[in-house]
Amino acid sequence: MSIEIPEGLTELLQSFTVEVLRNQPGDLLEFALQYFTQLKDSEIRGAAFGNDQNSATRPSGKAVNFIEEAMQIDSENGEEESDDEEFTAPVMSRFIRRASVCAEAFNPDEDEEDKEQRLSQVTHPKTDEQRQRLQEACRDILLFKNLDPEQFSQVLDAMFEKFFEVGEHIIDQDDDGDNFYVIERGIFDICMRVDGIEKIVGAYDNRGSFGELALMYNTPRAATIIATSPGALWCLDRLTFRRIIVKNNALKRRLYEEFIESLPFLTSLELSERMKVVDVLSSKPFSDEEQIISQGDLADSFYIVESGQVRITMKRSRTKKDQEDEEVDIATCSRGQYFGELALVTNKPRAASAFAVGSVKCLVMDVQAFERLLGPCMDIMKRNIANYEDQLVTLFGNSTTDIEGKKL
Ligand code: 1OR
Ligand code: 1OR
Repeated sequence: MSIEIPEGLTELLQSFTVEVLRNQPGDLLEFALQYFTQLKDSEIRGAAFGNDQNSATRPSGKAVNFIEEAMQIDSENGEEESDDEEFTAPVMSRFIRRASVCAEAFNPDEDEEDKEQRLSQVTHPKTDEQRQRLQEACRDILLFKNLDPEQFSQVLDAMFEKFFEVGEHIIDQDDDGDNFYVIERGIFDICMRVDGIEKIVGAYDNRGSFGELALMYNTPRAATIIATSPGALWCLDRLTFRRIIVKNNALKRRLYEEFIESLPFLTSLELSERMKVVDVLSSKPFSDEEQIISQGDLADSFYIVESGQVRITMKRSRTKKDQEDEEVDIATCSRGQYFGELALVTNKPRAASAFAVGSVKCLVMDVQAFERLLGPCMDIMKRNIANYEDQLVTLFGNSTTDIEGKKL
């Protein structure tokens, strides 16, 4: 005798089991009741939008999406959910916060998306002091720059603090991604296995963030991160990261795709690589005369002019000792041009200063992303850098320059 297994039963039970294991509910029956009620609700909503291919027992698209999310099933190219419409907040994550969905007050002004968002929010309570430190640590995090205030506040709510001892591994290469990390304090080495040999390829020094790649692209961790001093990190869970940051990146791709496509210095990149460039860029505004780069500073960012003009200046030593250095204009960058690459390529302090002329917007990328993504564009950049040296001689002659001993 053969027993027929109804279509969808396996997925249905699988997704339920995942949720139970994840949430460890006290009252299993109550949890099951809410889970299946919710599932039915979302199925009805799906059908109302003409998406009725699912049989009655098959979990809705959203639930299937969530099973994939929970089990970290990669899409073929590792870039699923690159589109806003395809992105779906995990339906059942609402159980993480609320015991009873049925007790929710009805708010006629709240649409389904708002409600879903509210219910799937994660909140880790913080003291005022913690919140202030967190805000400070996140101020310059590029991935957060394009979030609206509501999204940013949700991200801050969801973050939690963790402390690490010297030698502790925060991330191990090839593991699955759990959190995204923002540095509160501490030094962290970036290690990679190259041809079976572990190498230190960089370090974070009391600022910055890491761990975004595995969460953005559903890939194994690309590097190992080890604390080399006692450290503190703010962690953002994978689901919140995907719900807010990845969704925001989809929007960013649409906004900047064409612009990035048009940049001549990125032509050596494949289309998918250029989209990854968009993912790590963030748009930063500057007001008239604001200093963007200061000559002699240590460098951690690369800039592309999105709009407006940027004036590049260099200090020129006066002949008399007691006279202040004179700032000389050496170049102007406008939309589509880049600057700030030199210090990153040569590993030296900034060779010149940069100032906004009028209102300016720049797309900014951090040094780790620059090294990771722009390798194929180095030939073009280095050719340009060679031009700087020729220009340097033309503009200043040899003896009067003062650019921190920079020899290219
Ligand atoms: P993840 O989720 O893959 C490891 O976990 C993290 O290390 C990764 O996200 C990045 O945030 C961070 N290549 C890959 N990942 C890097 C790199 C990197 N630097 C930092 N991470 N580099 C390329 C080396 C060929 C840059 C080295 C400076
Ligand atoms: P950075 O990281 O050193 C300052 O920060 C940036 O100014 C530098 O990268 C370049 O992107 C940009 N010499 C040096 N830096 C220049 C120059 C330049 N022009 C733009 N930058 N020139 C020769 C010096 C007289 C170019 C003159 C056309």
